Amino acid sequence: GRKPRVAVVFGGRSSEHGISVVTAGAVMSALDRTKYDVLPIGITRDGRWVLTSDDPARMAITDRQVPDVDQLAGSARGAVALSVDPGNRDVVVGEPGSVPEVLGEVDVVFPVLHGPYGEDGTLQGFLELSGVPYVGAGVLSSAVGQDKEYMKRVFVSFGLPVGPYEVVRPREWDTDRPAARKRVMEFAAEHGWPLFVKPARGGSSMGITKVDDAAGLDEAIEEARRHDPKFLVESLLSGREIECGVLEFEDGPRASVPAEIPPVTAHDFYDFEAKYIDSAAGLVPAPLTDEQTAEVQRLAVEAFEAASCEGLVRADFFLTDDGSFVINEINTMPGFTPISMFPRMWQASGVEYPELVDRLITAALNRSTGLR
Ligand code: G1L
Repeated sequence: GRKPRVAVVFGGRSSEHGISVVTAGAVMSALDRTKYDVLPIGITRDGRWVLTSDDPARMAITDRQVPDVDQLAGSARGAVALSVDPGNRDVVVGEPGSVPEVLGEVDVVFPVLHGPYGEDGTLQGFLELSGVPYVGAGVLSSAVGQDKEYMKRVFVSFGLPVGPYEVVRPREWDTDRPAARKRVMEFAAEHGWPLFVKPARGGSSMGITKVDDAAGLDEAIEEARRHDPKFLVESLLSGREIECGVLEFEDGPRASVPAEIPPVTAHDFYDFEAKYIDSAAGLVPAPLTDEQTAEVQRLAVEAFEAASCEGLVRADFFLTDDGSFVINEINTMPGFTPISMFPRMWQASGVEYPELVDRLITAALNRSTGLR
């Protein structure tokens, strides 16, 4: 019969627009065209959905220039609408006032989008309403993966080791700021300085400040609250940074070879690849004992299960100076170019990039929509 049609959705209204286009290009290049039809759907920086040409070469970084959906949209065939009538998953193309063209049905969506409206569960909810299967985490796991407070609460309730933290909600900050400040100061007294102030939601490291003493606290809170009115304080966990990939196989989730992220140097901090591709510097496999490897792999699969993830997750840990692992966070849409950590960890585990993409699509197609 007909080949399954994979709609790759990318770009979007995020600061990571460019890397999303690059990642989508890599996914499109890796897709086996004898097995799948590909429908590239770009979201412009101002939020329009457009059908772009199937030309991954135009989606790569050239001369340090990051591609952009508005550039690709030169080849656009018009604005896209995915039907929201469950069971009728037609893609409709056309500008307002024109005669719409029905392109046919989408069998599965491969979302490649960062942050709000991409990986926070909102797009996933829209796809649930539309009855379209999609790759990766569902509504709940996506939302949990975007909210550092609920992520920690889920981990704690499943017995996973998390570091000390305190949450300040917007209502408390607005109505009883002295009580909120007192809680933060008590946290610092108990766990010591420095501490990190972080926005609760939002993927990248934006809005995070390391604070050395009480004098820096208010400015750090203001900065975090520019990104999210809810913020967390966490203590500095000295130790090594270890990551582990989890991928869903036919018989359930499996953990990859773990990797180690070396401490960031001033040079790396400004490195283009480190910033945009999340890679290069990571050590695969991480130099760990067999026991440590087994332990972090067990914790990574438990984190996948605790958050009811689907498809894949990257779990990030600290290996503290006392030799124990603490889970920092999970990422339901980790860096996903062929040189990003998640694909590199799976390559070291015997799964090449095209197989990775194929397994994710197969897992999505094998899930039915609705309750699961
Ligand atoms: F669909 C997957 F496989 F779940 C998936 C989708 C997107 C995995 C990883 C990503 N990553 C990204 O979209 C991004 C890191 C490029 C966002 Cl900016």
